Order: sequence, then structure tokens, then C-alpha cells
Amino acid sequence: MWGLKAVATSLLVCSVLGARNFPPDFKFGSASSAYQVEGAWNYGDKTPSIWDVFIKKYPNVIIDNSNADIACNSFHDWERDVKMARELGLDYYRFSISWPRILPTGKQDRISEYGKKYYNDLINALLENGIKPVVTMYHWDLPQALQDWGGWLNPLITDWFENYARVLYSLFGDRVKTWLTLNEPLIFCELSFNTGKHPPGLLSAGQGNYVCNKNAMLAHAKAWRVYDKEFREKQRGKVSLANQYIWLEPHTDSEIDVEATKIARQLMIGMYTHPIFSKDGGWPPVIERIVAEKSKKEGRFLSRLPGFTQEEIEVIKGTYDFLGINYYTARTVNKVEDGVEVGEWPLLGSSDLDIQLTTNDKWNMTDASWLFEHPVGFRRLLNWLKNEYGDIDILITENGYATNKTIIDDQARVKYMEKHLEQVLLTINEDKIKVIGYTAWSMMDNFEWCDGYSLRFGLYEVDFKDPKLKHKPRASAHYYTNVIKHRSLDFDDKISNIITGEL
Ligand code: PNW
Repeated sequence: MWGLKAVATSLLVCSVLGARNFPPDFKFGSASSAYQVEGAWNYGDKTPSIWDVFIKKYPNVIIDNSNADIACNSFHDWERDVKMARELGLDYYRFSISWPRILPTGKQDRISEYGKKYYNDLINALLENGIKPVVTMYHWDLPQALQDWGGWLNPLITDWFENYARVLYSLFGDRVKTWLTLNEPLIFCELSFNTGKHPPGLLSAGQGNYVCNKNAMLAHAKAWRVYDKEFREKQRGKVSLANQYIWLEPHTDSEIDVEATKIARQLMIGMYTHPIFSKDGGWPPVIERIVAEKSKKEGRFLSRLPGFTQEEIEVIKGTYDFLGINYYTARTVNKVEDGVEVGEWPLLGSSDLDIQLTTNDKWNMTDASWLFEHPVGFRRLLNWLKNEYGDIDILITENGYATNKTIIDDQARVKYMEKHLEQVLLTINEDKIKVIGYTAWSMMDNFEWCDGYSLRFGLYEVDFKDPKLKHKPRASAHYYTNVIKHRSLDFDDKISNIITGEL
């Protein structure tokens, strides 16, 4: 009797365990971005980015009055970063290229030898250690030289970006096979123009964000097309973008909230996805209609949302080889009366839709004021994307957890990762969605934009008070190393001693 029970139990355990294994070709990575880790802000011929200029002009916008002049010193200490990636056992490392470090004028008239050498060294060292580079071309650090020409509000940026992309493919495309054009255009357009919290700090709510949105879609598309026409045959890589998706659910069961949520998803997700990934291309029609109606009511001659020409729709449509997704959090949607103040966060033209975005009491709050945990929302989001745009290979380009303390035994981060990876597995196994990889944000603590060094996302802790910036692996680094090693969420839970932390 007991024997049978034991067999039954172990069979059950095995099948449950089996369900928590990743497919053999699933890839694991971790990420950073140039501005957040490199430092060396004015080394050699590098010119300032909009973040350098913004922080120097308004130091108080950063919570702890810090800056990223040194950050993690990755520009000088890239060997340590490669060591960390190797210790973790990563299949790939996602990092970004600083546009003003490679092209000091922002335009292709001069390529910096310093910039070229730095990224060549990093890419070569990663490859020598069996780690693939996944490279983001733009992670928010626009050359100030281009901001002086209007930055993301000038349609010429689509040409500047195309030319920059061409330079990157020619310099590094022989070794880099996965490219992300833009990181989170939704966030940089919204925070730069709808709230004015990010540089250039130009508040143009309800207009600048939409112009930026349009230019970002075209810039991405042109960069993809350059690859397709001039490089794909020889280099055989893949190009997409990394979109930030905040999953939305109705605040109540009311028909009104349910309907409002469907529309809000088209604003929050569709505006940066529909033009590229849908069959018809262009803006999500419902948003185009609502903003046009609102604009008319305001007495405007034209909609605040600039339209696409048919030619532009065609240029943008289909410019992807996979879809990059950054997922952290979710919100609930409730409809408010026309004209009611909806507050600033969480942003995103909420006033155009007359909705308020709040949260569900059941979702754990984290130390980041915007980050509420809703792992099931991750799976729902992936299913929503499949329903809207069909079967597309999906690379999770970011997912991570913040603490406001320097805590080594970061069990809350471990749990967050496990819960989100579990949803990824369910999506692959049950929903048959092709998720090809997962990227933990971030490999190490770094400069967290307006939160400075007060919020920590790292698998490795960084002591920013130490001139040597000592790094130490957290419990989450050990956990992730085990997940990668076993390609499973089930493993003997002893803390592995693979990681020495001697960096
Ligand atoms: C991302 N949200 O930003 C960025 O890509 C990283 O540079 C950043 O360090 C990281 O996430 C953590 O903040 C986000 O509102 C901005 O849900 C906003 C949201 C999520 C991520």
C-alpha cells in the first residue's frame, strides 16, 4: 500500500517537475543599458547625451541627487561585466550602444575610434566566453546634438536613426545576430513629452507623445528595412524592438470598465505594436477615432494624433523578425466622466480615454512605486498579443524586481522571478506560444534613471560608495544560475557555489 502511494507520489512529482522544465532551445539572458552602466560620460570624443545635459541642468530631478558620470564604470571595466555574465551562465547578454559614443555628432559623418574599440572589445570577449550579444541600438541616451535639432519631435530623426543603424550593422553585424532597435518607445515618448519627467523635459501632453510615437515607429521600420535590404543576406541576424507592456484589467466587472479596458489596451499596447505587427498596419483604429473626436471637441482643425500616409503604413508594417517584450507590472482600468482629471501616473493619454489606471489590492507592492506584482498578467498579455497579431516568436527582453535596500538575501526577487518564469512556462506548454528566451533585468545594480541609485534591480549588488564598485552576487544570482544550469525551475535547492563573487 505504502509502496504504491510512494510510486504514485513520485510519478506525480515527476510530471509536475517535468512541467517546470524549459524547452532545450530556450535561452536565458540578463540585461543592462549604456547610460545606466557605462559611466565615462565625456571620455575621448564622446559628446553628451540628453541625460547628461538634463541631469547637469536639473540635478534635483534625480531622487538622490546622483548622476551617471561613473555609474558601474562598465566602459573601463567591461571585463568584470563579462565575468559576471559567465558566472551566471548566461546564454546571452543584452546591452545597449550609446549613440553619442559611436557617433559624436549624432550623424554618420564621424565614427568614434574609442566607441568602436569599446563595443568591439565587449562583443569579442562575450563571444570568447560563449555568450551571445543581444544589442539595443537606442536605450534613451539620444545625442544632445540631435536634441538641438528637435530630437524625437523632428521627422528627420527617422533618417538619423536609419543611418546610425547602418553604421552599427556594418561595424558589429558580423558578430551581433540579435538587434533591438528601440527600447520602450512607449516609455520614452510618454515620460519625455506627456509628463516631462525625462529629458528633454518638454511638456507637450497629448501632442508631443503622439508625434514621438509616430517618429519612433518610422525610425524602427527604417532601421529594420536597412538590415533587410543591405545586411540580412550576409549577416543572417534578426531585428525587432523591445516594447514595454503594462497589462490592463478592468477595475470592476461592469460592462463599462470591461469595454474601457479593451480600448485602453489598444492605447497602452496597440500604439506601439499595431503599426508593426498587425495585418493592416497603422494606428489602432479605435484610438485614431477617439483622439480625432476629442481634438474636434477641443476646437482643433486636425487631430492631435498625426496620421500615417498609406506609404508610411506600408513602410512600417511587417518590420519584425520576432517581438521583444519588457514586462514588469499591471494596472486596472476604470472609466471616469469626460474631463475628470485622471492624474499623471500611469500616464499614457489616460485623459484621451477618460480612464483612470489603478491597481488591484491583491497585487503585491514592491519598493518601486510603480511596480505591483501580477505574474498571471504576464501570461494573459502574451495570449492577448497572440490573439491580436498571431504567432510571433517572443523574446522576453526584460523582467525584474526592485528593492530600495542593498539586500543580499533577496528572496522577494527570487520569488518574483520564479513566479514570472512559471507563467512563461505555462504560456509555452499550455498556450503553445513560442517564447524563445527570458532576460532578467538587471545583471547588476545601476543608475535607475530618476530614482538614481536608490532603487536596486541587480542580480549582483554594487557598492556605489566603494571606489572599486565592489560587486556581490545576491541570492537571486545564485537562483538564476541554477535555473540556467538545470534549465528548469525544479532543482535541488542548495545554494550553488558556482558563483564566487570575486569580481
Ligand atoms: C525599464 N513601467 O523601464 C527600462 O528599460 C530600464 O532601463 C529600467 O531600468 C527598468 O525598466 C526598471 O525600471 C521601465 O511603468 C519603465 O511599467 C516603466 C515601466 C517599466 C519599466
